[in-house]
Amino acid sequence: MVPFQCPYCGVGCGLLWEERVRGDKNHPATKGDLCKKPVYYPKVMKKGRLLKPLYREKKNQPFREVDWQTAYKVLKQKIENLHGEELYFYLSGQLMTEDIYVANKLVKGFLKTNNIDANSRLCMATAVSAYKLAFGSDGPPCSYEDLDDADCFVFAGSNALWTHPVIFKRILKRKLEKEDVKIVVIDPIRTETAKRADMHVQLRAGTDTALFNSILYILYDKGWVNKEFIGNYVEGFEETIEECLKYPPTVASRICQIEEEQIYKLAELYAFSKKLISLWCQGLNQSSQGVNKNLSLINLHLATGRLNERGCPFSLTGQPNAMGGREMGYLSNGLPGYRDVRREEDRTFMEDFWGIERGSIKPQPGPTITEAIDLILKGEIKFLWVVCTNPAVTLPNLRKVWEALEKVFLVVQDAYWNDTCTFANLILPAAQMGEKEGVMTASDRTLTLCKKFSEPPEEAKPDWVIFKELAEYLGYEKYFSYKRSEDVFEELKLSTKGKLCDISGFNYQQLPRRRGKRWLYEELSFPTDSGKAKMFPTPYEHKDADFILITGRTKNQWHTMTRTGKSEELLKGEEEPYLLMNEEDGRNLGVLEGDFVEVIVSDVSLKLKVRLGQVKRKHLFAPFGYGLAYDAVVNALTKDVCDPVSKQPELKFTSVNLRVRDRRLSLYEVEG
Ligand SMILES: Nc1nc2c(c(=O)[nH]1)N[C@H]1C(S)=C(S)[C@@H](COP(=O)(O)OP(=O)(O)OC[C@H]3O[C@@H](n4cnc5c(=O)[nH]c(N)nc54)[C@H](O)[C@@H]3O)O[C@H]1N2
Ligand SMILES: Nc1nc2c(c(=O)[nH]1)N[C@H]1C(S)=C(S)[C@@H](COP(=O)(O)OP(=O)(O)OC[C@H]3O[C@@H](n4cnc5c(=O)[nH]c(N)nc54)[C@H](O)[C@@H]3O)O[C@H]1N2
Ligand code: SF4
Ligand SMILES: [Mo]
Repeated sequence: MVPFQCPYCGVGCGLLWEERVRGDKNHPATKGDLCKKPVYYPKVMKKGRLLKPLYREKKNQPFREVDWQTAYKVLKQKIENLHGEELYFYLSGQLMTEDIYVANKLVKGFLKTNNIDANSRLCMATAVSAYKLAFGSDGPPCSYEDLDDADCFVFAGSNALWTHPVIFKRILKRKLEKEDVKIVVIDPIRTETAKRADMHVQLRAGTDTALFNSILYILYDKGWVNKEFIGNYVEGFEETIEECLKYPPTVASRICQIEEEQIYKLAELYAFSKKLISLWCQGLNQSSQGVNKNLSLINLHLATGRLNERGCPFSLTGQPNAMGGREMGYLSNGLPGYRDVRREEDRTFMEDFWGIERGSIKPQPGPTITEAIDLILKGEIKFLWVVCTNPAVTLPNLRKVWEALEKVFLVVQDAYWNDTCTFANLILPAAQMGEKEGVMTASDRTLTLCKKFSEPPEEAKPDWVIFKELAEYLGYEKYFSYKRSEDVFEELKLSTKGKLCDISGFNYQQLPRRRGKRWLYEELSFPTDSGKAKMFPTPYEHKDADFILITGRTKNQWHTMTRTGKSEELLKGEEEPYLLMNEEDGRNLGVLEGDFVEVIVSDVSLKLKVRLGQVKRKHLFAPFGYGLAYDAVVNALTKDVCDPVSKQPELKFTSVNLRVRDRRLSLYEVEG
């Protein structure tokens, strides 16, 4: 029996490999539970894998197989001939902590550039910013145990039944045990999650801040705020109230297009539940007002003293090791141990820790991935190394991205052939879950050791080994002398000593184990300047749209489907892309189920097959994971507009127009 963590979502289920995959009953965080996705992992593990390094100097040439030495030689030559600022590295929350640490050390410490980011920029950057602003540090304040004794769960912008199924199941179990447990879902779509809720708040997309501000208005107006808690532990209350007074329920209900009564009901839940947990994900994070959306929800917890035994604002992590990546500071501003390149003491600590010259680490954060795309197009970045992510499908504003991927010298390090490979110059085959050893941190801060149960195919190597061997080739062997992943862990853990994410006392043998106490802020003292948590005014900004296009996930597929798409069982019912449309909108437009409509944004248009369903009027939903082969890559429509603080792109609100041909002639016939 070999233990590992599920390679899919951030719930981080502890699993066991024994010919087949099953749940690990002894895992402290998830206790043996799992969903369908990892069950089919053995079937897809070896299908369509990258087996050998592939290289071509020019993109119009065919790839040829090369050995690793040649690959490292090419990399060395490119890296040494370019300035640090001309290089860029794009990592992933699906890598293991050891992989992320070694890559980050090489790039920030030795190549001396902060030009490194991760796909968490599209995922958790907003939640990280909001946690840091409100509490002074990243990290969800509660643990999964808190789901077992809360009596109210508010899901905002989360389709957890599909995307964090084991957490949702756990909450349904709680509801079975205790009848008066309430589940609320705030989502423009009547999702499968919403169908199981006691109350579904079907608001207009993008209006969450108005809703949460209005709840705070009522809490304040009725005297339901927790004055004692605020007095002792919170700053910024007055300014925040001043802003929220602009959102009486009469106003907010119009903005959100919901009944006033629902806002009152929500205010009562925040005021009187015994223990309330707000769970949120991309409906709040992937927004041009994402940080304010997050903060306005956290405000409700601070105003009612809902922390620890009374509740928690619990951001659901998307990817299996985004938490580990955050601990290792893998975004363009981060350093290991929740450190930041902008702080001198953090830089000098890491410089001494890595044994490099003081002043090696740059004090300015590098550009984010969407900014880097622009810099590639401007010719300022010339080399891009993509690891464990598929930007040719998942970045917004893809036409621009494709142009950049064509232009740049592109290295793709992946386990499978993916769409980004088609743009590459150099492809490096990576070992994946089960073929390498390493640690991942789940949503509730539990670290799981993932052991090896299968050999990597042909020449595929663990990601950290690739970075280590390149570092050696570049002459840094002294600093990268790791023999096993455990050596990497033994080093990286020491960088967290004394920090909120302290794992310095952990070792492989003790895992799985949660870091920190059950509650991160048990003593209600916060790592802010004043030691108090902070509330922030969160104004709502209106955006017009003819139709609002929301993008997101399907139930059984994982993003761009490089693994789950190879399982017939998981593909069932999700074989093709679609556009979910409100039934009445469909009637008005004369569109029937199965018709194709054209979705138009400026000069881009995409034909999508309509499904009619319970999405809010004038809203549409399309899954984003279908790649180039489907000719319906949804991110061709989304824009790279970002939240000003977190720089996370808006992927949930694109104003689109629809073109519907006379349905007696289906588009196929019209087009021939
Ligand atoms: N099956 C499956 N599970 C996954 C993944 C997967 O690919 N497949 N990916 C994982 C990853 S990396 C992530 S980040 C998570 C994402 O998990 P979720 O965030 O739960 O998934 P999404 O489908 O992106 O979006 C969630 C919901 O946000 C709603 N929404 C859109 N706009 C708004 C808004 O303005 N306000 C509110 N309140 N809601 C809005 C959408 O209608 C949608 O139902 O899933 C993880 N789990
Ligand atoms: N329109 C729209 N776009 C979105 C989103 C959205 O909601 N709407 N969501 C965004 C979010 S939250 C996320 S997280 C991203 C996800 O976007 P991506 O990360 O780009 O999508 P994945 O398909 O998960 O890509 C992971 C890649 O890693 C490879 N891989 C798996 N294991 C390993 C390994 O061990 N090593 C290496 N080197 N490779 C490996 C897989 O084969 C795959 O190619 O998409 C973002 N884009
Ligand atoms: S809930 Fe998430 S972590 Fe757990 S088995 Fe399903 S996909 Fe994997
Ligand atoms: Mo994500």
